Amino acid sequence: MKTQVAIIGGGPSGLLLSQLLHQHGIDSVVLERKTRDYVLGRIRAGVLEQGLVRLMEEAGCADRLHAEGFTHDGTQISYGDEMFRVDFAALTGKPVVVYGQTEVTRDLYDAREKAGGALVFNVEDVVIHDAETDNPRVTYRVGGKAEEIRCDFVAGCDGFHGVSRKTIPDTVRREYEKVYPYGWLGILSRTRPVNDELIYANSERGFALCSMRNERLSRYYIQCPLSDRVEDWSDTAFWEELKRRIPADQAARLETGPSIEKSIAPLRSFVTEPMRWGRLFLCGDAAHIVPPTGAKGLNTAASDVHYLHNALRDYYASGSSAGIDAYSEKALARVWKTERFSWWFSSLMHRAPDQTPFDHKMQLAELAFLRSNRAAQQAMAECYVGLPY
Ligand code: RFL
Ligand code: PHB
Repeated sequence: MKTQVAIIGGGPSGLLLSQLLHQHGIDSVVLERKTRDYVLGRIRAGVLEQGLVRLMEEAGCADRLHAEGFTHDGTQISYGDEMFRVDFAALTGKPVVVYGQTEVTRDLYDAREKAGGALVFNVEDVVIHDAETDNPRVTYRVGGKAEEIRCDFVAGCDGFHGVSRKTIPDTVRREYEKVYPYGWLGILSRTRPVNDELIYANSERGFALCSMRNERLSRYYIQCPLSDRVEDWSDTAFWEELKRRIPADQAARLETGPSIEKSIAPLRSFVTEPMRWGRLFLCGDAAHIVPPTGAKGLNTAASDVHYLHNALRDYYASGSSAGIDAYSEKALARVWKTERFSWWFSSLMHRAPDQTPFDHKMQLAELAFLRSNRAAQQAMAECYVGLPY
């Protein structure tokens, strides 16, 4: 098989890149290790920056997002029973949109299928060859048969556990990592969200987040030790713990019900450099991970896709390699700023097992400062709604 861009990974990064390239007449093949249903079964991000909304529009996939997404002009931050609002619209002129990653991915799959795009599921043993030459190849197996794609470029959109990043030789690749000493236990439930806006809660007992998907579907998280297993947490135990971590007036009106999904995610900050090696480009979680506090994972994947699809468009339209050559540097400049925000917001809101009383006082002082200082709120709001790209 021959194509212009071989895309490894059919998550949001790979699908968005494929659909944007298609809109500009560039051919691609997407190779996905799992099935479509499996990918759509993963409950992940829920908050979209305007940049991602714009890319979905450019991809021709924004109709449902506009009809069903919820515009949020601010967020709530609590500590103990105190709660204050950061008004994104007043501070930055921009809102965010609550629309699940599952729905983004579904819309992109539907668009790729409607356009007759090449999507290969259940691929195994994906190997990238000759990425440092002008004629890269990707080999893989599907249904027991060996296949090969010859292409101009390879996009590694295969997430943190994919093969693309590891194709870059150890002598070239640099990795930076911080693993946090806690995880997030999340549940999805068919209940009315406790509040119109998200609540990020710092409490003596650890972090909690009240989020949502729509008027009848809520997403809640609580910080938990990494040693906890999902089976350790009954629904009742989850709701009781959540109530203890949010302000009493919110806890009093929390609607509870059976969970329809429950999972634990570890928290990690990770960046690999460079994001390009020859004709291989890394996008999204394949290149970087942020802790979910601040909802930056999916949105940062989207900004990579923005830089890469523009670079590839320029290359095919004019033969210019300038965008391609600048990709890694441009993408990483934004990635590191987002890493800083996610690390800062995580450190502010969680209780680390080794936290000292002084550390805790510093968190409370910083929250009080954020509550009372417009400049501090503006800095936070600009990062939350998304740095420009
Ligand atoms: P994905 O979504 O991991 O998709 C990568 C795809 O590549 C496939 N794959 C392969 N395909 C072929 N060959 C191989 N060798 C392959 N290896 C892997 C995988 O099956 C998969 O389909 O990466 P992508 O597209 O870069 O998208 C990134 C986002 O998914 C990610 O940043 C966010 O979901 C992160 N994240 C969250 N971000 C937020 O902004 N807010 C959140 O609330 C939030 N919650 C989460 C999250 C990530 C989680 N993970 C990774 C466990 C919750 C969890 C649990
Ligand atoms: C979510 O709704 O899943 C969500 C929202 C905001 C975050 C993280 C996760 O910061």
